[in-house]
Amino acid sequence: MSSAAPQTIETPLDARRLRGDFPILAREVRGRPLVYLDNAATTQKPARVIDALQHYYTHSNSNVHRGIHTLADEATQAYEATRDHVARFIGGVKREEVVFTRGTTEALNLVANHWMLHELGPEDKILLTEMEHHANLVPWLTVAKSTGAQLIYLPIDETYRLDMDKLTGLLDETVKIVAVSHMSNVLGTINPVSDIAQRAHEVGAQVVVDAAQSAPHLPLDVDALGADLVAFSAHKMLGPTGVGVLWGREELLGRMEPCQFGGEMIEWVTYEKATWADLPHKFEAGTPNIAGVAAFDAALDYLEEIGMEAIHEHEVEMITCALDRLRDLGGIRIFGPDTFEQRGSALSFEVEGIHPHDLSTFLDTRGVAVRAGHHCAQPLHRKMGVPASTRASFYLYNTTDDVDSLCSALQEAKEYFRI
Ligand code: C6P
Repeated sequence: MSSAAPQTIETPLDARRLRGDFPILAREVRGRPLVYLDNAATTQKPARVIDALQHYYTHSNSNVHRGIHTLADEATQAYEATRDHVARFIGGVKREEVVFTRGTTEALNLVANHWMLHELGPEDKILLTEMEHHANLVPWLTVAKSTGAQLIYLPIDETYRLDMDKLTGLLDETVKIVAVSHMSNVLGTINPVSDIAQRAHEVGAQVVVDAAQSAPHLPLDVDALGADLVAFSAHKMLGPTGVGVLWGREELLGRMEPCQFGGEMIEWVTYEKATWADLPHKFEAGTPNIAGVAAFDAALDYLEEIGMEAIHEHEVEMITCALDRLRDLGGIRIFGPDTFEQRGSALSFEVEGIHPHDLSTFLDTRGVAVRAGHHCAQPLHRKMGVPASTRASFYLYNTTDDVDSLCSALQEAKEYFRI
Protein backbone atom coordinates (compact mmCIF):
# COMPACT_ATOMS: atom_id res chain seq x y z
CA MET A 1 0.00 0.00 0.00
CA SER A 2 2.83 2.35 -0.71
CA SER A 3 2.18 5.73 -2.23
CA ALA A 4 5.80 6.37 -3.17
CA ALA A 5 6.58 7.96 -6.52
CA PRO A 6 6.14 5.41 -9.33
CA GLN A 7 9.21 3.75 -10.72
CA THR A 8 8.86 2.83 -14.37
CA ILE A 9 10.25 -0.62 -15.16
CA GLU A 10 11.48 -1.74 -18.55
CA THR A 11 9.21 -1.43 -21.59
CA PRO A 12 7.79 -2.86 -23.72
CA LEU A 13 6.12 -4.90 -21.09
CA ASP A 14 6.89 -8.56 -20.62
CA ALA A 15 3.40 -10.06 -20.43
CA ARG A 16 4.70 -13.61 -20.02
CA ARG A 17 6.57 -12.59 -16.89
CA LEU A 18 3.71 -10.47 -15.57
CA ARG A 19 1.30 -13.42 -15.79
CA GLY A 20 3.10 -14.93 -12.81
CA ASP A 21 1.80 -12.05 -10.69
CA PHE A 22 -1.82 -13.12 -11.27
CA PRO A 23 -2.62 -16.32 -9.36
CA ILE A 24 -5.92 -16.95 -11.15
CA LEU A 25 -4.21 -17.19 -14.53
CA ALA A 26 -2.63 -20.46 -13.42
CA ARG A 27 -5.98 -22.22 -13.12
CA GLU A 28 -7.66 -24.46 -15.62
CA VAL A 29 -11.19 -24.19 -16.93
CA ARG A 30 -12.81 -27.38 -18.21
CA GLY A 31 -9.48 -29.11 -18.24
CA ARG A 32 -7.79 -26.41 -20.34
CA PRO A 33 -5.52 -23.56 -19.30
CA LEU A 34 -7.61 -20.45 -18.70
CA VAL A 35 -7.43 -17.91 -21.52
CA TYR A 36 -8.98 -14.84 -19.96
CA LEU A 37 -10.25 -12.43 -22.60
CA ASP A 38 -13.06 -10.72 -20.70
CA ASN A 39 -11.02 -7.83 -19.36
CA ALA A 40 -13.46 -5.13 -20.43
CA ALA A 41 -15.94 -6.70 -17.99
CA THR A 42 -13.43 -6.93 -15.17
CA THR A 43 -9.70 -7.56 -14.88
CA GLN A 44 -7.88 -10.14 -12.81
CA LYS A 45 -6.01 -9.10 -9.67
CA PRO A 46 -2.29 -9.35 -9.04
CA ALA A 47 -1.18 -11.06 -5.83
CA ARG A 48 -0.18 -7.73 -4.32
CA VAL A 49 -3.79 -6.44 -4.56
CA ILE A 50 -5.11 -9.64 -3.00
CA ASP A 51 -2.40 -9.36 -0.33
CA ALA A 52 -3.33 -5.73 0.31
CA LEU A 53 -6.95 -6.74 0.95
CA GLN A 54 -5.82 -9.45 3.31
CA HIS A 55 -3.29 -7.17 4.98
CA TYR A 56 -5.95 -4.55 5.60
CA TYR A 57 -8.34 -7.02 7.24
CA THR A 58 -5.56 -8.77 9.14
CA HIS A 59 -3.79 -5.69 10.46
CA SER A 60 -5.72 -2.45 10.21
CA ASN A 61 -9.45 -3.19 9.95
CA SER A 62 -11.41 -0.35 11.51
CA ASN A 63 -13.71 2.44 10.41
CA VAL A 64 -12.42 5.60 8.78
CA HIS A 65 -12.55 9.25 9.91
CA ARG A 66 -14.19 8.26 13.18
CA GLY A 67 -12.02 6.70 15.85
CA ILE A 68 -8.91 8.11 17.44
CA HIS A 69 -7.37 4.76 18.18
CA THR A 70 -4.44 3.27 16.25
CA LEU A 71 -6.44 0.99 13.97
CA ALA A 72 -8.88 3.76 13.04
CA ASP A 73 -5.94 5.97 12.24
CA GLU A 74 -4.28 3.29 10.08
CA ALA A 75 -7.51 2.60 8.20
CA THR A 76 -8.05 6.30 7.57
CA GLN A 77 -4.47 6.73 6.41
CA ALA A 78 -4.74 3.81 3.99
CA TYR A 79 -8.06 5.09 2.62
CA GLU A 80 -6.87 8.67 2.23
CA ALA A 81 -3.50 7.62 0.77
CA THR A 82 -5.39 6.02 -2.11
CA ARG A 83 -7.21 9.29 -2.70
CA ASP A 84 -3.84 11.03 -3.02
CA HIS A 85 -2.66 8.29 -5.33
CA VAL A 86 -5.72 8.57 -7.60
CA ALA A 87 -5.24 12.33 -7.71
CA ARG A 88 -1.67 11.79 -8.98
CA PHE A 89 -2.67 8.97 -11.33
CA ILE A 90 -5.17 11.10 -13.25
CA GLY A 91 -2.78 13.97 -13.84
CA GLY A 92 -2.07 15.64 -10.53
CA VAL A 93 -5.45 17.02 -9.52
CA LYS A 94 -6.52 18.24 -6.08
CA ARG A 95 -7.31 15.42 -3.65
CA GLU A 96 -10.59 17.19 -2.74
CA GLU A 97 -11.73 16.58 -6.31
CA VAL A 98 -11.52 12.79 -5.97
CA VAL A 99 -14.73 11.17 -4.71
CA PHE A 100 -14.89 7.44 -4.05
CA THR A 101 -18.01 5.70 -5.29
CA ARG A 102 -18.99 2.07 -5.82
CA GLY A 103 -18.06 2.28 -9.50
CA THR A 104 -18.51 4.16 -12.76
CA THR A 105 -22.25 3.54 -12.72
CA GLU A 106 -22.71 5.13 -9.32
CA ALA A 107 -20.45 8.04 -10.26
CA LEU A 108 -22.41 8.80 -13.45
CA ASN A 109 -25.73 8.44 -11.62
CA LEU A 110 -24.49 10.88 -9.02
CA VAL A 111 -23.75 13.43 -11.72
CA ALA A 112 -26.93 12.91 -13.71
CA ASN A 113 -29.56 12.20 -11.12
CA HIS A 114 -28.39 14.33 -8.26
CA TRP A 115 -26.96 17.29 -10.06
CA MET A 116 -28.29 17.75 -13.54
CA LEU A 117 -31.80 16.94 -12.40
CA HIS A 118 -31.75 20.31 -10.63
CA GLU A 119 -29.99 22.31 -13.34
CA LEU A 120 -31.76 21.37 -16.57
CA GLY A 121 -35.09 22.47 -18.03
CA PRO A 122 -37.18 21.78 -21.15
CA GLU A 123 -35.19 24.29 -23.21
CA ASP A 124 -31.90 22.46 -22.58
CA LYS A 125 -30.18 19.65 -24.45
CA ILE A 126 -27.94 16.79 -23.37
CA LEU A 127 -25.54 15.55 -26.04
CA LEU A 128 -24.47 11.90 -25.89
CA THR A 129 -22.90 9.66 -28.50
CA GLU A 130 -24.38 6.63 -30.19
CA MET A 131 -21.79 4.36 -28.58
CA GLU A 132 -22.58 4.94 -24.90
CA HIS A 133 -22.75 2.15 -22.36
CA HIS A 134 -26.11 2.08 -20.55
CA ALA A 135 -24.36 3.62 -17.51
CA ASN A 136 -23.84 6.82 -19.50
CA LEU A 137 -27.21 6.66 -21.23
CA VAL A 138 -29.96 5.44 -18.93
CA PRO A 139 -29.29 8.03 -16.17
CA TRP A 140 -29.56 10.76 -18.84
CA LEU A 141 -32.79 9.21 -20.19
CA THR A 142 -34.30 9.53 -16.74
CA VAL A 143 -33.00 13.08 -16.32
CA ALA A 144 -34.47 14.03 -19.70
CA LYS A 145 -37.78 12.49 -18.71
CA SER A 146 -37.91 14.36 -15.41
CA THR A 147 -36.72 17.75 -16.66
CA GLY A 148 -38.08 17.82 -20.20
CA ALA A 149 -34.54 18.33 -21.54
CA GLN A 150 -33.88 16.90 -24.99
CA LEU A 151 -31.37 14.12 -25.63
CA ILE A 152 -29.39 14.36 -28.86
CA TYR A 153 -26.76 11.97 -30.17
CA LEU A 154 -23.48 12.38 -32.03
CA PRO A 155 -23.64 9.54 -34.59
CA ILE A 156 -21.01 6.96 -35.44
CA ASP A 157 -19.85 6.54 -39.02
CA GLU A 158 -19.24 3.38 -41.09
CA THR A 159 -15.74 3.03 -39.61
CA TYR A 160 -17.25 2.84 -36.10
CA ARG A 161 -15.79 6.20 -35.12
CA LEU A 162 -17.69 9.29 -34.06
CA ASP A 163 -18.80 11.35 -37.03
CA MET A 164 -17.06 14.53 -35.91
CA ASP A 165 -18.35 16.50 -38.92
CA LYS A 166 -21.80 16.29 -37.34
CA LEU A 167 -20.67 17.86 -34.06
CA THR A 168 -20.87 21.45 -35.25
CA GLY A 169 -24.49 21.04 -36.30
CA LEU A 170 -25.42 19.60 -32.91
CA LEU A 171 -23.57 21.95 -30.56
CA ASP A 172 -25.12 25.27 -29.64
CA GLU A 173 -25.87 27.23 -26.45
CA THR A 174 -28.86 25.02 -25.63
CA VAL A 175 -26.51 22.06 -25.02
CA LYS A 176 -25.73 22.07 -21.30
CA ILE A 177 -24.10 18.65 -20.97
CA VAL A 178 -21.92 16.62 -23.27
CA ALA A 179 -21.51 13.09 -21.89
CA VAL A 180 -19.14 10.87 -23.81
CA SER A 181 -17.22 7.65 -23.33
CA HIS A 182 -13.47 7.93 -23.75
CA MET A 183 -13.26 4.40 -25.10
CA SER A 184 -16.16 2.25 -26.26
CA ASN A 185 -16.57 -1.05 -24.40
CA VAL A 186 -17.98 -2.61 -27.57
CA LEU A 187 -16.15 -1.04 -30.51
CA GLY A 188 -12.86 -0.31 -28.81
CA THR A 189 -12.94 3.13 -30.44
CA ILE A 190 -10.95 5.80 -28.58
CA ASN A 191 -12.89 9.02 -28.91
CA PRO A 192 -11.31 12.47 -29.46
CA VAL A 193 -12.53 13.72 -26.11
CA SER A 194 -10.26 16.77 -25.85
CA ASP A 195 -11.49 18.03 -29.22
CA ILE A 196 -15.11 17.42 -28.20
CA ALA A 197 -14.53 19.08 -24.82
CA GLN A 198 -12.98 22.17 -26.36
CA ARG A 199 -15.91 22.62 -28.71
CA ALA A 200 -18.43 21.87 -25.95
CA HIS A 201 -16.85 24.53 -23.73
CA GLU A 202 -17.11 27.09 -26.54
CA VAL A 203 -20.91 26.85 -26.25
CA GLY A 204 -20.80 26.73 -22.44
CA ALA A 205 -21.58 23.02 -21.97
CA GLN A 206 -20.09 20.85 -19.21
CA VAL A 207 -18.25 17.71 -20.27
CA VAL A 208 -18.77 14.40 -18.48
CA VAL A 209 -16.41 11.60 -19.49
CA ASP A 210 -17.05 7.90 -18.95
CA ALA A 211 -13.49 6.67 -18.57
CA ALA A 212 -14.41 3.14 -17.44
CA GLN A 213 -12.59 1.63 -20.42
CA SER A 214 -9.82 4.17 -20.84
CA ALA A 215 -8.49 4.65 -17.30
CA PRO A 216 -7.26 1.01 -17.22
CA HIS A 217 -5.59 1.16 -20.63
CA LEU A 218 -4.35 4.67 -21.45
CA PRO A 219 -2.48 7.43 -19.65
CA LEU A 220 -5.26 9.59 -18.22
CA ASP A 221 -4.82 13.30 -17.60
CA VAL A 222 -8.26 14.65 -16.85
CA ASP A 223 -7.19 18.25 -17.20
CA ALA A 224 -5.52 17.72 -20.59
CA LEU A 225 -8.66 15.86 -21.63
CA GLY A 226 -10.61 19.03 -20.96
CA ALA A 227 -13.19 17.15 -18.94
CA ASP A 228 -15.27 18.66 -16.14
CA LEU A 229 -16.29 15.35 -14.58
CA VAL A 230 -14.75 11.90 -15.11
CA ALA A 231 -15.88 8.48 -13.87
CA PHE A 232 -14.08 5.13 -13.72
CA SER A 233 -14.02 1.81 -11.85
CA ALA A 234 -11.17 0.18 -9.91
CA HIS A 235 -12.15 -3.37 -10.82
CA LYS A 236 -11.38 -2.78 -14.51
CA MET A 237 -7.83 -1.69 -13.62
CA LEU A 238 -6.60 -4.56 -11.42
CA GLY A 239 -8.34 -3.22 -8.31
CA PRO A 240 -11.14 -4.68 -6.21
CA THR A 241 -14.83 -4.58 -7.12
CA GLY A 242 -17.08 -2.06 -5.39
CA VAL A 243 -14.73 0.91 -5.77
CA GLY A 244 -15.05 3.70 -8.31
CA VAL A 245 -13.98 7.28 -8.74
CA LEU A 246 -15.78 10.44 -9.63
CA TRP A 247 -13.36 13.23 -10.37
CA GLY A 248 -14.84 16.69 -10.82
CA ARG A 249 -13.60 20.24 -10.93
CA GLU A 250 -13.75 21.65 -7.42
CA GLU A 251 -16.09 24.44 -8.42
CA LEU A 252 -18.57 21.99 -9.97
CA LEU A 253 -18.46 19.46 -7.13
CA GLY A 254 -18.89 22.36 -4.73
CA ARG A 255 -22.18 23.27 -6.45
CA MET A 256 -23.46 19.71 -6.47
CA GLU A 257 -25.80 18.58 -3.73
CA PRO A 258 -24.90 15.37 -1.92
CA CYS A 259 -26.92 12.37 -3.03
CA GLN A 260 -26.83 10.33 0.15
CA PHE A 261 -27.26 11.63 3.63
CA GLY A 262 -26.10 10.27 6.98
CA GLY A 263 -22.85 9.74 8.84
CA GLU A 264 -19.59 11.35 7.76
CA MET A 265 -21.02 13.68 5.11
CA ILE A 266 -22.19 16.33 7.53
CA GLU A 267 -20.57 19.35 9.09
CA TRP A 268 -23.22 20.10 11.72
CA VAL A 269 -26.60 18.57 12.54
CA THR A 270 -29.43 19.79 14.77
CA TYR A 271 -32.97 18.42 15.16
CA GLU A 272 -34.00 21.04 12.60
CA LYS A 273 -31.30 21.10 9.94
CA ALA A 274 -27.93 19.89 8.71
CA THR A 275 -24.97 21.38 6.86
CA TRP A 276 -22.54 19.44 4.71
CA ALA A 277 -18.90 18.49 5.16
CA ASP A 278 -16.27 19.85 2.79
CA LEU A 279 -15.30 18.11 -0.43
CA PRO A 280 -14.95 15.24 -1.01
CA HIS A 281 -16.58 13.93 2.16
CA LYS A 282 -20.01 15.41 1.49
CA PHE A 283 -20.36 12.75 -1.24
CA GLU A 284 -19.17 9.83 0.87
CA ALA A 285 -21.96 9.14 3.33
CA GLY A 286 -21.75 6.08 5.56
CA THR A 287 -18.99 3.50 5.83
CA PRO A 288 -17.22 3.16 2.49
CA ASN A 289 -15.47 0.15 0.96
CA ILE A 290 -12.35 0.83 3.00
CA ALA A 291 -10.55 -2.43 2.24
CA GLY A 292 -11.30 -2.06 -1.47
CA VAL A 293 -10.05 1.51 -1.58
CA ALA A 294 -6.91 0.57 0.39
CA ALA A 295 -6.14 -2.28 -2.01
CA PHE A 296 -6.80 -0.08 -5.04
CA ASP A 297 -3.61 1.72 -4.04
CA ALA A 298 -1.65 -1.46 -4.76
CA ALA A 299 -3.31 -1.77 -8.19
CA LEU A 300 -2.30 1.79 -9.05
CA ASP A 301 1.27 1.06 -7.92
CA TYR A 302 1.34 -1.94 -10.22
CA LEU A 303 0.00 -0.01 -13.23
CA GLU A 304 2.45 2.81 -12.65
CA GLU A 305 5.42 0.49 -12.34
CA ILE A 306 4.62 -0.95 -15.76
CA GLY A 307 3.66 2.42 -17.20
CA MET A 308 0.38 3.27 -18.93
CA GLU A 309 2.16 4.00 -22.23
CA ALA A 310 3.70 0.54 -22.17
CA ILE A 311 0.31 -1.01 -21.42
CA HIS A 312 -1.25 0.76 -24.38
CA GLU A 313 1.67 -0.23 -26.64
CA HIS A 314 1.27 -3.85 -25.60
CA GLU A 315 -2.45 -3.74 -26.32
CA VAL A 316 -1.82 -2.23 -29.75
CA GLU A 317 0.36 -5.29 -30.40
CA MET A 318 -2.39 -7.63 -29.17
CA ILE A 319 -5.15 -5.97 -31.16
CA THR A 320 -3.07 -5.81 -34.35
CA CYS A 321 -2.34 -9.51 -34.06
CA ALA A 322 -5.98 -10.35 -33.25
CA LEU A 323 -7.36 -8.28 -36.14
CA ASP A 324 -4.98 -9.99 -38.60
CA ARG A 325 -5.71 -13.47 -37.30
CA LEU A 326 -9.50 -12.98 -37.29
CA ARG A 327 -9.38 -11.65 -40.83
CA ASP A 328 -7.39 -14.74 -41.90
CA LEU A 329 -10.03 -17.04 -40.39
CA GLY A 330 -12.70 -15.63 -42.71
CA GLY A 331 -16.45 -15.45 -42.12
CA ILE A 332 -15.96 -12.96 -39.27
CA ARG A 333 -17.45 -9.51 -39.12
CA ILE A 334 -15.59 -7.10 -36.87
CA PHE A 335 -17.51 -4.33 -35.13
CA GLY A 336 -15.06 -1.51 -34.56
CA PRO A 337 -12.16 0.23 -36.29
CA ASP A 338 -10.24 -2.38 -38.29
CA THR A 339 -6.84 -0.81 -37.63
CA PHE A 340 -5.13 -0.17 -34.32
CA GLU A 341 -5.16 3.64 -34.66
CA GLN A 342 -7.39 5.34 -32.11
CA ARG A 343 -8.39 1.92 -30.91
CA GLY A 344 -8.29 0.07 -27.65
CA SER A 345 -8.32 -3.63 -27.01
CA ALA A 346 -12.03 -4.43 -26.82
CA LEU A 347 -12.75 -6.43 -29.97
CA SER A 348 -16.34 -7.32 -30.78
CA PHE A 349 -17.20 -9.54 -33.68
CA GLU A 350 -19.72 -11.92 -35.19
CA VAL A 351 -18.95 -15.32 -36.62
CA GLU A 352 -21.42 -15.68 -39.43
CA GLY A 353 -24.01 -18.35 -38.67
CA ILE A 354 -23.19 -18.82 -34.97
CA HIS A 355 -25.14 -17.06 -32.25
CA PRO A 356 -22.75 -15.21 -29.87
CA HIS A 357 -24.15 -17.12 -26.87
CA ASP A 358 -23.53 -20.47 -28.55
CA LEU A 359 -20.08 -19.32 -29.59
CA SER A 360 -19.18 -18.12 -26.11
CA THR A 361 -20.41 -21.40 -24.60
CA PHE A 362 -18.28 -23.33 -27.09
CA LEU A 363 -15.21 -21.17 -26.43
CA ASP A 364 -15.63 -21.81 -22.71
CA THR A 365 -15.27 -25.55 -23.36
CA ARG A 366 -11.82 -24.67 -24.71
CA GLY A 367 -10.96 -22.57 -21.65
CA VAL A 368 -11.44 -19.27 -23.49
CA ALA A 369 -13.44 -16.65 -21.55
CA VAL A 370 -15.07 -13.99 -23.74
CA ARG A 371 -18.26 -12.00 -23.32
CA ALA A 372 -21.36 -12.49 -25.46
CA GLY A 373 -24.45 -10.30 -25.55
CA HIS A 374 -25.15 -6.61 -25.98
CA HIS A 375 -22.48 -5.61 -23.46
CA CYS A 376 -24.89 -3.10 -21.85
CA ALA A 377 -25.10 -1.19 -25.14
CA GLN A 378 -28.40 -2.20 -26.70
CA PRO A 379 -28.97 0.92 -28.83
CA LEU A 380 -25.44 0.58 -30.23
CA HIS A 381 -26.08 -3.05 -31.16
CA ARG A 382 -29.31 -2.03 -32.86
CA LYS A 383 -27.26 0.49 -34.82
CA MET A 384 -24.75 -2.27 -35.67
CA GLY A 385 -27.69 -4.31 -36.96
CA VAL A 386 -27.26 -7.24 -34.58
CA PRO A 387 -28.90 -8.12 -31.25
CA ALA A 388 -25.62 -9.32 -29.76
CA SER A 389 -21.93 -9.78 -30.45
CA THR A 390 -18.99 -11.74 -29.07
CA ARG A 391 -16.26 -9.68 -27.44
CA ALA A 392 -12.64 -10.53 -26.70
CA SER A 393 -10.86 -7.92 -24.64
CA PHE A 394 -7.18 -7.90 -23.81
CA TYR A 395 -5.03 -6.58 -20.98
CA LEU A 396 -1.45 -6.37 -19.90
CA TYR A 397 -1.13 -10.09 -19.07
CA ASN A 398 -2.47 -11.38 -22.41
CA THR A 399 -0.01 -12.69 -24.96
CA THR A 400 -0.14 -13.65 -28.61
CA ASP A 401 -0.56 -17.23 -27.33
CA ASP A 402 -3.98 -16.13 -26.07
CA VAL A 403 -4.80 -14.74 -29.51
CA ASP A 404 -3.73 -18.12 -30.98
CA SER A 405 -5.93 -19.99 -28.49
CA LEU A 406 -8.89 -17.77 -29.34
CA CYS A 407 -8.42 -18.29 -33.07
CA SER A 408 -7.95 -22.06 -32.85
CA ALA A 409 -11.09 -22.30 -30.72
CA LEU A 410 -12.97 -20.15 -33.24
CA GLN A 411 -11.81 -22.42 -36.06
CA GLU A 412 -13.01 -25.44 -34.07
CA ALA A 413 -16.34 -23.70 -33.46
CA LYS A 414 -16.78 -23.10 -37.17
CA GLU A 415 -16.19 -26.80 -37.81
CA TYR A 416 -18.44 -27.87 -34.94
CA PHE A 417 -21.31 -25.70 -36.09
CA ARG A 418 -20.50 -26.67 -39.72
CA ILE A 419 -20.10 -23.10 -40.91
N1 C6P B 1 -18.72 -2.42 -18.72
C1 C6P B 1 -18.49 -4.54 -19.84
O1 C6P B 1 -18.45 -5.77 -19.85
P1 C6P B 1 -19.31 -0.43 -13.58
O2 C6P B 1 -20.17 -1.67 -13.82
O3 C6P B 1 -20.07 0.63 -12.85
O4 C6P B 1 -17.98 -0.75 -13.00
O5 C6P B 1 -18.97 0.14 -15.04
C2 C6P B 1 -20.00 0.51 -15.93
C3 C6P B 1 -19.47 0.86 -17.27
C4 C6P B 1 -19.56 2.18 -17.70
N2 C6P B 1 -19.05 2.56 -18.87
C5 C6P B 1 -18.41 1.71 -19.68
C6 C6P B 1 -17.84 2.20 -20.97
C7 C6P B 1 -18.29 0.36 -19.31
O6 C6P B 1 -17.65 -0.47 -20.12
C8 C6P B 1 -18.85 -0.07 -18.08
C9 C6P B 1 -18.79 -1.52 -17.68
C10 C6P B 1 -18.62 -3.84 -18.51
O7 C6P B 1 -18.41 -3.86 -20.86
C11 C6P B 1 -19.76 -4.40 -17.71
S1 C6P B 1 -21.32 -4.12 -18.45
